[in-house]
Formats: sequence, C-alpha cells, structure tokens
Amino acid sequence: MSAAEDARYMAAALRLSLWHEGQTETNPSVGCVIVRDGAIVGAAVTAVGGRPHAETQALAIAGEKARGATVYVTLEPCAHYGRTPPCANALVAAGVGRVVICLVDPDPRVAGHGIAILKEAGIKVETGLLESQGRRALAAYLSRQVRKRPYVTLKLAVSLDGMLGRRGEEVSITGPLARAQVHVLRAESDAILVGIGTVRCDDPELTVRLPGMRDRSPVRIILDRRLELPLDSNLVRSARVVPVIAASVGALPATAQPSSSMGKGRASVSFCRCGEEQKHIYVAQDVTGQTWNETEAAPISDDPARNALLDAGVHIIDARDLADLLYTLTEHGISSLFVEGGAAVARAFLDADLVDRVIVSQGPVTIGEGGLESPLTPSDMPEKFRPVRKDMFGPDSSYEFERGF
Ligand code: AOF
Ligand code: ZN
Repeated sequence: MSAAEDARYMAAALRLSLWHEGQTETNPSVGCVIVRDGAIVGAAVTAVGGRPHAETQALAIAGEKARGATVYVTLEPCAHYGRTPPCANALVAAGVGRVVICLVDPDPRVAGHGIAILKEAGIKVETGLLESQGRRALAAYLSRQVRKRPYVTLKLAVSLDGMLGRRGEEVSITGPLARAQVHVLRAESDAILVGIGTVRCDDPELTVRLPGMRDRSPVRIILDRRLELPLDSNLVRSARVVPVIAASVGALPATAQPSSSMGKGRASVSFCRCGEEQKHIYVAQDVTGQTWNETEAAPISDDPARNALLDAGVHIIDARDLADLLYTLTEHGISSLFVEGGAAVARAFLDADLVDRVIVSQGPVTIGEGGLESPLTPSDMPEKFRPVRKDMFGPDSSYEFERGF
C-alpha cells in the first residue's frame, strides 16, 4: 500500500467518523475502514449510543476477507472489556495483517494497551497518520479526556455592520437555511447553553427540530446566576423530557471548597431531586489533577425559587466561575458545548478564554444606530482563531474559525 493510498483510506475513515458526531454519548465517534487487495471490504462508524464500536462492526462486514487485510481506524482500538470484548482482540482473532491508527487513545484503559495487544500478535501497527485532521474530528472527546472540559463552540449571528440585534427587541438576522444549520450544530453537541436574558426574550425550546436528525436533543443549560428561570417557560415545562440545567455561576464564593476533604482547584455543587430525595453531587479536582465526585443527601434549601425549579425537574449547578462549570459538565458526561447567546454570554466565554471554535453567520441586513455590538465579526477575529471554512446558506454567509489545543 502506498503512502498516498494509506492517506486516502484514513481520510475516508475520518469522514465516516463524523456521521455519528454528538450521538455516541461519552464515547467518541470512530471510523474504521478495512481494505484488502485494493478494495474496501468493510467500513463502519461507532453506533449511535456508543456501542458497538467501529472495528467490530467493520470486521463483521468484512468476514473472512479481513484475514491479512489492512485496517484504518481513527482511534487506537480499545483494550478494555466494556459491554463487548476489546476491539484489539477482535482484530487479532480476525487475522488482520496491518493496522493504521490516526490517534492514540488517551483513555487510561486503552492508552497504548490496544497497540501492545496488536503488536504482540505480530500485527504491523502504524500511528499518527493524518493526526491533525484526527484531532479536529475527535476534538470533543480529546477535550473531555485530556483537558477535563467540553469542546466549546460559540455561535453568533451578526448583521453587515457587526451587530447582534437591538436591545430588548427581536431582529431577524439570518434566514431559514442558516437556522437549519444551527439545528445541525445543536444535534452534533452534547449540550446547548444560553443566558437567562435569551430565555426571557425568546422563550426558546433549544431542541433539535430537523426531520430525521436525532431523537434525543442535547442537554439545555441556562446561565442563571439568581435562578430566575420562569417556571412557565418552554424550557422548564419540558425539563422532564429533555434535561435542563440552571447554572448559577458565582453562587459559590471564589474561595469555596465543597467539602473539607477536597483540595483547591475546580469545585462545584450539582443538585437534582429524583423523586422525594434531593441529592448533592460535590465535584472537585485539586491542583494535582486528582478528582472527587461525592454524592450525598442534600439539606433542603429554604430558597423558594431554588426549590420550585428542583420540583419542576430542573437540575441546578452552583459553580464559582465558568471554568468550574465546564469541568463539572465533563463529570456529567458532556464533551461538546454549543454556546448560542446572547451578547453577554458570548463575552463571558471569550473573556474567560474558554472558546475553541467560533461560527459566525452574517445576514444581509444593516442594524445601524442603537444596535447591540457583537464581540466578534468575521472581519475582526483575534489571531488565535484560524479561519477553517466558509459556507453560504441562501443569502447568509457562515464563517468557521478554530483554535487548536
Ligand atoms: C474503539 N472503537 O469505535 C470507540 C472506542 O464505554 P465503552 O466500553 O464503549 O468504552 C468507551 C471507550 O472506548 C472510550 O473512552 C474510548 O476509549 C473507546 N472508544 N474504541 O476501539 C470505537 N468508540
Ligand atoms: Zn473497541
């Protein structure tokens, strides 16, 4: 197999991996392509929900043809017993001849062990092919595993003169196609975040509403420092169908330590009420990276707003700052976060330097005097964000910028 052929098949595996992005729970969406005698004999992506893994499905398709074949896989084959036996063992049993891997898996249960199993069985193994593309395709998974925070996408819709709208007044900046793109981006994310101002103004549902896109909407998170989320809002009324988290950032003082056994570092307290029982989940990480996650019965608060939200099925997270909130979200299994607005929320994420990707749609409207200025526009982006893509959705342009980590 030539180097060019290797790159072509790995590119195919990477494209395939994008199919189930955001739909494999805490598992990464991995692509696997099996090639023998110059033909693809099996190809698969991690199933919706996270299992079965890509390799076992691709092997099942290839059957006997897998013997002696070359396998292209975007993440190191797993080495641990989960709901099914390890993929590395399945590849050995199928008698494949060579395995080309894009990224080594940072999951400590795998991290090099998958490669070792293959090599011990005499299989040729190569790693790092198209690594930078792989890091982009698996950014959310890597972010949660390595940085302990979700991959954050900030979405803005700006007018030609760089405005987000007018204060307190709804202005339509982009058209139906650009709004459909937002639903696709939501579907690819584990969670969506807006500020309480957006809830008051638009009463949004923040669900995915595209035919055939997905039957599970992302978790909906509201930055709501004083817990003012209206009980009759669309969000609260559907909180038992699609989870809603009210995040009170700043509710814990900067010096807070959730319990005396925990060190400094990240800290937050999550509350939820399941049936009659109210639970407290303390989450903390000290400066050495050690984490605690303690669940215990929580004393019932005497704050009526807090209790009413909990009664309605809303989860509450008290955090010291945005970084702590993000850390807590990863502990709840959230790898990718889609930040939709408004202006103050966008600024808070940018000021805290917590944005990995920016998607700016620009519609052919001018707002002029009295407009609400956007913190970013396509022509005025901080240097750390590289332009990676531009699309047209009807009359609207959509620009994507990204920074690596
Ligand atoms: C693979 N192929 O397609 C995927 C892998 O919860 P489990 O048992 O499914 O394990 C999750 C871990 O499996 C995840 O953290 C990552 O290390 C690996 N994901 N591995 O061989 C796949 N999705
Ligand atoms: Zn596996």
